[in-house]
Amino acid sequence: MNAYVASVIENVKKKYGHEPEFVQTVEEVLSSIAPMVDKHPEYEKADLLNRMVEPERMFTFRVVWTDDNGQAHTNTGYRCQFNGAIGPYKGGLRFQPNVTPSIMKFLGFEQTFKNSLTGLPMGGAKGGSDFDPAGKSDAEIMRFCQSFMTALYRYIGPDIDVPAGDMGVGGREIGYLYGQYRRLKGVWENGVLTGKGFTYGGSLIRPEATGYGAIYYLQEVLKHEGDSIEGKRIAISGYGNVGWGIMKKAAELGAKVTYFAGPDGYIHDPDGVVGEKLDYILEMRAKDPMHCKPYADKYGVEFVPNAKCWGVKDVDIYMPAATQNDVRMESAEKIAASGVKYYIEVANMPTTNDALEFLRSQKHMIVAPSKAVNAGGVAVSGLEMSQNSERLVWTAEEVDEKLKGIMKVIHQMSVDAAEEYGLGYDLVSGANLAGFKKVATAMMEQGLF
Ligand code: 2IT
Repeated sequence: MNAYVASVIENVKKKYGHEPEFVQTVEEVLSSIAPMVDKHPEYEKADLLNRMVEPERMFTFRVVWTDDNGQAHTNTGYRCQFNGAIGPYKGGLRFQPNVTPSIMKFLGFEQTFKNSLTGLPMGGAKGGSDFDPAGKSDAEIMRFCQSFMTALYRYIGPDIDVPAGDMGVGGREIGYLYGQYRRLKGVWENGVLTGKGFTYGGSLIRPEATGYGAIYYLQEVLKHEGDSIEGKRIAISGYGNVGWGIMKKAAELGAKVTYFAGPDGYIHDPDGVVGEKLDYILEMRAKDPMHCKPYADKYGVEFVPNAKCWGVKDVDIYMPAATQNDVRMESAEKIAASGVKYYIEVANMPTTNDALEFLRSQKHMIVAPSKAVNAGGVAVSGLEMSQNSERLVWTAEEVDEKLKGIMKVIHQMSVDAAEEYGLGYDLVSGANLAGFKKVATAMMEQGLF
């Protein structure tokens, strides 16, 4: 490997060894882009890579809120403004008890290249809190969001940094966050957040965009292989916003999700999650997001407790859409042995590095990386920003057409970048190379900082 790339990876391991998820993504991305660094000796002179692995700015803040009994609680809030070379910082907020600086940095780093791939002017960021939304009342959620925004509002803005949702942050939370921003600033700057409700500037299709985009990307992969989505059976993990969008779009296009896994086990529904079952998923999730077994009880299908559906043979496509490091070596071996051809990552970094390398080395498999596959979500966030700044509203059809076009271009850019480096149809390297190139060029042109 390129000596400069190797030295930067070593540096990050030494300095940030206590941040395993961050080290993991740095290793994955930098080893992919090493061939480009070979061709650009000027990168080392400008120390481009050490600059790129250091967030431009990252801060924590105290978030105090009171529960419904009047008891005060204290959480840590984060915002990691990783890279602003190609646009205002942009990325989601995650509210989950396991949020750490490492998780914030890995997500911010990934977001930088993902946003670059969308072709829209957005830098990379991530934020959130170790707050646990599970079991909180609506009033508690509101007070938490108000307190969170009170600490954050000075550091964001439509041309500065534009947060959105991620795990634990959906339309309801964005609404409370936006209300507090408007109240504190006394301005109508709805471009400060995306994923808003439609009545105050949200974009149509945004809630479904990540899942829809993943299916549009999958269609491009299938087209490349002379195949089509019609009749395909898909196994996914996760049935949150993203998983749900996959189920819905797959059903619309004549495919079906026949396996889905949740925290308590997995469901096998040979007829697929289609029709009114899609509504039931929403209902079930709203009642209790930690259990998918009620689906099996209601529809009389198989439920396998405390297991993941990685390795099942009667599917055509795997799409991990739950969370990071969901697929480890043990699952990857089962996936490879199943003979299934397509492994399409959806959640951010759903595969450990060794498992990903192993799957990529399987001659019978095609592996697609999450930073390309799930970029439709943030792409539609970019479209929401455009609509807000233009003070106009696009129809669902207009947004959906643009989303389709963006996913097609992301796939093609990845194909072209991999080919340029003689790598063949390598979607993982291609996405890293294409995403990296734009950010690198912008940083080189903007001088040292
Ligand atoms: O991981 C992601 O791309 C997101 N959570 C969405 C970010 C956004 O700004 O829409």
